[in-house]
Amino acid sequence: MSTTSDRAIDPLDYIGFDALLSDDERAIRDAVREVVREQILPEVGDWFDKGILPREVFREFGKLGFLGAHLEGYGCSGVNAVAYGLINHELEYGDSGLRSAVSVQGSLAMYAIYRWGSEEQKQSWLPRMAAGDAIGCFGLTEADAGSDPGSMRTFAKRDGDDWIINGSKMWITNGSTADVAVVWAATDDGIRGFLVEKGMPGFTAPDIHKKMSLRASVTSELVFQDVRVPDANRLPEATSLRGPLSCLNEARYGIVWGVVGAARACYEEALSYSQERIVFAKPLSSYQLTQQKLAEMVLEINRGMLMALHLGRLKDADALRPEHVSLGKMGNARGALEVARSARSILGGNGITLEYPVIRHMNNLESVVTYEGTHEVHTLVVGGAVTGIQAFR
Ligand code: TGC
Ligand code: FAD
Repeated sequence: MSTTSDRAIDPLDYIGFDALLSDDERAIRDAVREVVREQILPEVGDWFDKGILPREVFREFGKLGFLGAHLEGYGCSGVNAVAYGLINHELEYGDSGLRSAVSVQGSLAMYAIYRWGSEEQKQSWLPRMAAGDAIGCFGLTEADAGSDPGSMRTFAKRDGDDWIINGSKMWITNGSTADVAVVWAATDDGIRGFLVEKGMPGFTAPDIHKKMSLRASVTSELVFQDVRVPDANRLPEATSLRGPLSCLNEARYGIVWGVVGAARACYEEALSYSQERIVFAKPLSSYQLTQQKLAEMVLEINRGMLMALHLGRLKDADALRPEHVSLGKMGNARGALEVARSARSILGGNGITLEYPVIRHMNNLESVVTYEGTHEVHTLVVGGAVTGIQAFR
């Protein structure tokens, strides 16, 4: 029988994925991994339990260059797409809430300003946001317009040099902590984006409580009652739903990598637990049923990483299409949830406590499968791409 010492396979890197990365990419990955191990893992179970994400995390991530890391200039790190993916991957090994904070800050709020904003808006917000001194959120979803954001009711009416915004947004990550909300609203000329600043009269952001998922993440409603916003706060280059959807591509790309991090955390816990846990006088890992579970996890994780890396290389070559991202988000998020559920079963009763990371990841992944386009939405994007028939409506 093979023993640990004579195995040719590394159970934590089954296919030798590391060799596919450049030295720089590996160095960034290792640095984030260390931060997560030393600063996040000892705390995050408590944050989840208490339903908090300390603001200090943003400042720390800002110092480390994680915020808007894939953007160039304005104090951003300017790393390649693969390195940005690896940052997301390692953070989500810690908790989906951390990756979510970084996704919303960098891929949604900062990217919206970077891609669709004026030079003044970029100069004003991006350096502060990259440093973690200012927090951003991204308000697209409404209570009655989630998968179909084109049906949004929040409306901005032109009034001289200003706009008057009325309506509300739902499920907004970082909502109440944000200094600036990127808000998408219908206008007489189609959908437009606005920078609504904390404290603007008529703007409130009540938190959503009683969540069973993404608890180490702030989720809020955004409410606008005759909020007067100067035209200088409108993102001048965004003139349709293409504006917000382009930002979603960025965040979804990060999720393709991130969810495999959550899956890896669950697999590692399940593997070590099954090796130590004695049932019917033998380690749990020695039973065929357990080995099948572990083998399926290894398969999901490794193919998820290969998908993420391939999409990253396409993105770095400027050849990544939204339909590619949909395939990756759909497959990797579902795969990660399956890994988490299977890992939870290996932990038995211990699988339901926050003493272990597994149920925290499992519950988080229910949100991740839902946000940034549900599994069904991405299935329909892929279905439309292969048949040429759009089946949303
Ligand atoms: P459709 O008519 O197809 O398109 C409208 C305009 O948008 C363009 N477009 C895209 N552009 C860039 N990227 C994409 N992925 C795009 N998809 C479409 C399209 O070319 C068109 O442009 P133009 O210039 O002709 O106007 O739009 P539709 O109304 O049929 O909707 C399509 C659909 C269903 C795929 C889309 O609406 C969708 O993706 N729905 C899901 C909504 C969603 O993902 N919401 C996420 C909210 S943010 C969030 O969840 C953050 S979670 C926190 C975290 O990330 O951690
Ligand atoms: P619905 O659109 O009502 O969907 C309900 C069900 O119907 C789903 O299973 C869906 O797949 C299915 N469905 C929809 N259309 C079809 C169809 N054509 N055919 C078949 N089935 C269909 N949004 C933001 O804008 N910013 C954020 O920061 C943000 N953060 C979030 C954080 C959390 C923790 C969560 C849970 C959500 C967040 N969201 C955010 C919202 C998220 O993007 C939406 O929840 C998501 O897009 C789904 O919308 P919905 O909840 O309205 O579900």
